[in-house]
Amino acid sequence: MATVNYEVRDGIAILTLDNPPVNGLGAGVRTAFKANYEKGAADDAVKAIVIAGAGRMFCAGADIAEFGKPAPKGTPALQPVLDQMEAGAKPVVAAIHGVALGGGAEVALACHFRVAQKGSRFGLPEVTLGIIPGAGGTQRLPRLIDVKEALTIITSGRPLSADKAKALGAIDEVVEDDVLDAAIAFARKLIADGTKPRRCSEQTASIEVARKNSALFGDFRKSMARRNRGLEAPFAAVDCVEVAVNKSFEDGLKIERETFKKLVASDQSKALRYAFFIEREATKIDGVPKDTPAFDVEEAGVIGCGTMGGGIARSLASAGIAVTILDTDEAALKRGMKTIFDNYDASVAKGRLSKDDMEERIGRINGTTEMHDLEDVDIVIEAAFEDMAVKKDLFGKLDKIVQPDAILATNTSTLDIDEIAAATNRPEQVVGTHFFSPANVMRLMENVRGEKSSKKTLATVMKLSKKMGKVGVMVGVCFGFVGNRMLYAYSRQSNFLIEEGALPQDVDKVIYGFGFPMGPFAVGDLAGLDIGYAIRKANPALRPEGKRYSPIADRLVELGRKGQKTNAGWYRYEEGKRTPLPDPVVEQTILDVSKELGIERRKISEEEILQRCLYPMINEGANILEEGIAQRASDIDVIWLYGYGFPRFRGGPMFYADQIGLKKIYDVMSKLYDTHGDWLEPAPLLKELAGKGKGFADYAK
Ligand code: HSC
Repeated sequence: MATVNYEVRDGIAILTLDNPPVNGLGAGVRTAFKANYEKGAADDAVKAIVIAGAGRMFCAGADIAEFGKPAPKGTPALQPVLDQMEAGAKPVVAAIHGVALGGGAEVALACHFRVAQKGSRFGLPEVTLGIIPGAGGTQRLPRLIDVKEALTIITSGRPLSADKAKALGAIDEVVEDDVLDAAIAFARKLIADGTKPRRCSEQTASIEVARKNSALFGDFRKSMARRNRGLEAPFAAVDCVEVAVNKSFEDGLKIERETFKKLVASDQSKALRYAFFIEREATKIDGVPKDTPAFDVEEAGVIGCGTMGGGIARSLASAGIAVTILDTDEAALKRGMKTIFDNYDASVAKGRLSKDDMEERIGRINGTTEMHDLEDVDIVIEAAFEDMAVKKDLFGKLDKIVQPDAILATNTSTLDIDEIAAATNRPEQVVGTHFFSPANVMRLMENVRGEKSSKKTLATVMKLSKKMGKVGVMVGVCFGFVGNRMLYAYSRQSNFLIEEGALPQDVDKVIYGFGFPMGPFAVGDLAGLDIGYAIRKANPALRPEGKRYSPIADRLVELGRKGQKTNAGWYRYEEGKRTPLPDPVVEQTILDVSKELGIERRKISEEEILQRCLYPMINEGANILEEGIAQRASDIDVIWLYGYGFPRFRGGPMFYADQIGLKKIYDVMSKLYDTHGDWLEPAPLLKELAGKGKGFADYAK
């Protein structure tokens, strides 16, 4: 049961938050916290109080699932409970282990002193949920530490290590040993020394410094603008910190509370909270119970030392896994290994990785041209050439060489996993692990379950995703799986739009404005137009007979325009720069194609661009859902958030569709279908749900 345990040890009351799994500050905890704090405060035998957390951590903050729902009658809000504790006469010490996040960090800030275990983390991640700290965090932290550092912590949402927090002054002591014992010892010393409570709300040094720096907030807002494009909460947080600097603590708390309430009711916060939960929901796979035995991957083989293979190898090595990377072509192996090392050097030069860490990781990666060197690995991840005959041959050979318990995984983005599995005698140990480029950066792993993949295989690759710090989503077999299948629907329409009257920059502007990091044409140039070209040539499914097909992209490639790498694609690029510049050559190619196809170009509105790009993608999502390729609509959203840069504050395509209402999506799709035909036929599931007034979230197969 959610509670706070109370115990007195030799004049020190210990309040232990006890609400597994993360000691969330739900209604029950707040009620017990208040009661037990008051008990300790009223007991003359108690001279100091320690606040600790049971289990794995101190506290991960408010119970996010409670947001947007009325609190049970009579339960106290967190902020007044913390104000009461801070104002109290007896010193209170926080004993932090694991994490103190959000409301958990605010509990710690309302304590008078903070002791933390080495390795624990302290932070205010509220902005990642579309809200701001609502229990005094925006007012206490800037009074405790340098205001600019406080702004960075609050607006980035990134937790700090205990050591870093101590260096900034947010933590008083970091200990290697048991943190509760250390906090009790700390409290004893306070009692012995007669040290009075040190309240954050009464500190003035840092805000006085900030008051003298008239450019501080303006400069900070400018510096964060690009990174936080489209987001409300980080800017609201800056406003609250500015209030902390310029107004009284009480006024600040009031403004913080009002801001929190406004934000928690916003569409952005709803979408971001949804995004938090669906990532965890995606780990629950039909037919694969949580207790399914899965093995821990310690050694992996990677086949193919190109961009993808190299990125996968780096991700594995970063997770502490020994990697043998195979490329049968000696020169390709050398080139690939050099790229891996160069990329590591670049990470060190940018300060993203220490030299020691780099050396440790490099030490885990071995290159080979001999398949026999893969004999003992736990998993092989194949990232070779995208050709069924090549893959079947490879899997047949691997099956004979690699130890019998090992999993054979393929990074294919288009091919049928079941056909690849059939080339082996262990189809139950064959699975898809579809990474996204650059694989060492992008967090999505679209794991593909074959018809015969065993539960253990599926559980193991999901466990591996987690170990690699990736977000694994399990999907079924179909052409393009979930992400790319929807992507084709999206890029197809963006190509038709430019045939009909828009230009690449018009489409990209709308998509960027919606919140994607780039529009489809700029992405194409980044990825390389020759890649899509090769996929289209190799896959008749992408240009079926009798269906509309835009030849513009192919024409550009045939003109030698392969994207950024040739300084020319959908845009032109100045040497060494990445800014896309509209190019008259491209415009002429587009106009020529429109003319050849007999299309009379027209003015296309921004609304039409957005709907034409997004609604067909959502429509394809409906088909994917009905076919059971994705287990739930929210899995599709996870894929788009982590693999394709769909703006997180919009929740993902399926959530976005539910917010708009499926009836509207269906009506627009029907109209588009009437006008443009073929590719735009409304999905039966979309029609059905729209007719019933339901959303994708209501759909369960
Ligand atoms: C907040 O604190 C607002 C405050 O400012 C207070 C505001 C007061 C209001 C004032 C009004 C005026 N809530 O991630 P895992 C679940 S906002 C509910 O797999 P790990 C999670 O869904 C909060 N549930 O574990 C999962 O459930 P499942 C700010 C939460 O070890 C299970 O716990 N805090 C939850 O990989 C295990 O989670 C944050 O944003 C929560 N707060 O990672 C921290 N946290 O098993 C969010 C977790 O049913 N949490 N759950 O799927 C995390 O970052 C990670 O969970 C940890 C643990 C790093 C804590």
